[in-house]
Amino acid sequence: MPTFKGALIGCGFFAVNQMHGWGDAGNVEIVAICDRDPERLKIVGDQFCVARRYQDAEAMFADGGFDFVDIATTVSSHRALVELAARHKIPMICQKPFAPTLDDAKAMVRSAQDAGVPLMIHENFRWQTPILAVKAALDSGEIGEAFWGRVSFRSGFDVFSGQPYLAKGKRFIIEDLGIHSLDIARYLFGDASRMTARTRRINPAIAGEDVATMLLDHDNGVTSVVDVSYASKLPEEPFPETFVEIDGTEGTLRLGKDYSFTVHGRSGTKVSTVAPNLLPWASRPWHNIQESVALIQKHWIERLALAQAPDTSGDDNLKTFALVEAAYLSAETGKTVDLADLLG
Ligand code: NAD
Ligand code: 89V
Repeated sequence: MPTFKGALIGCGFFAVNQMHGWGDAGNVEIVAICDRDPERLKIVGDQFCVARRYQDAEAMFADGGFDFVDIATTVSSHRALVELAARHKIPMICQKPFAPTLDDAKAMVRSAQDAGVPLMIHENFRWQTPILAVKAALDSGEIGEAFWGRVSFRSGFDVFSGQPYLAKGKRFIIEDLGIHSLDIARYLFGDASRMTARTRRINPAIAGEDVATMLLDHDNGVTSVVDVSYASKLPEEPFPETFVEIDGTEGTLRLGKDYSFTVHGRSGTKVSTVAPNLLPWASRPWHNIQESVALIQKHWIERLALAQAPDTSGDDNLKTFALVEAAYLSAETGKTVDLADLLG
């Protein structure tokens, strides 16, 4: 495979993982970085020995010299930066959440399509080793046809110390974390047509909701529950583990604490551990997420080399993002939301 030159915009809290992931890819060189904060630019530039540094993304694109751009800024800047990359016809990865609104996200997909360049949303949770194990077991047919599922993330972890902006937004857990869980539900059970949701804010020190319970009707008849909480004080903190339960016509599958995995199906009961690898640059408890960053970035490069769309393309991620919008709408109105009304 050829070597791909990349540029990174946004050198904050999470981008460090992305820089390590690019280092692991082997055939990627990050040749330029950009952050409007000079301090972050220096920290990341020095750590990863990147000489070309910009405080202005327009200036970086004007100088060019890279094959793709990795947008790792927070959501409010995503649309402008995606449209900037599209104007320069540069393939792009954009961090989740896709955009502030579904209309913005649709416009971003259109701009990449019109420019004829791929757009991938960095939706990495489906690339976690335990989630890949669940998907493989489900696809093997061991538990027959799934008819019910649950994707659950309940924690009391202090996410605000590393990401203080999460405490300030009107929207919190569905937009930031539930978006991953909803994408996992789509990955496992297929697209959903209806959403019913309820939210709560338990932590009085934050602006948005920190608990959400969502009920999804999937097109293939599966009913799933996606529940997320940052207000759950458990005896053992599971952050950032996602638990999964699936009932099928021939058995059941359970992904639980410490990556314990039980598949009870056609050939009996198999108990295993599907723990992520602790990469040399990773640290617990984030290693599960960190490994998935390296895996999604590898996927991006493989698809770029083949000129094929990535699995979590902008077009695909519109359906995950629509579930986020539907959940907020349902929680606000108390009604079930039809996804067709949002996606058109
Ligand atoms: P952060 O605030 O720590 O970093 C964002 C950086 O972008 C800041 O340094 C800021 O100065 C810079 N920036 C913002 N707008 C810019 C612009 N227009 N031009 C240049 N620089 C700009 O945020 P973070 O916690 O690193 O989160 C970044 C994104 O990553 C968010 O969208 C967040 O949801 C996402 N995230 C994803 C995961 C995951 O597992 N996929 C985990 C954590 C965060
Ligand atoms: O994955 C994320 O988007 C992070 C966290 C796990 C803290 O919610 O923001």
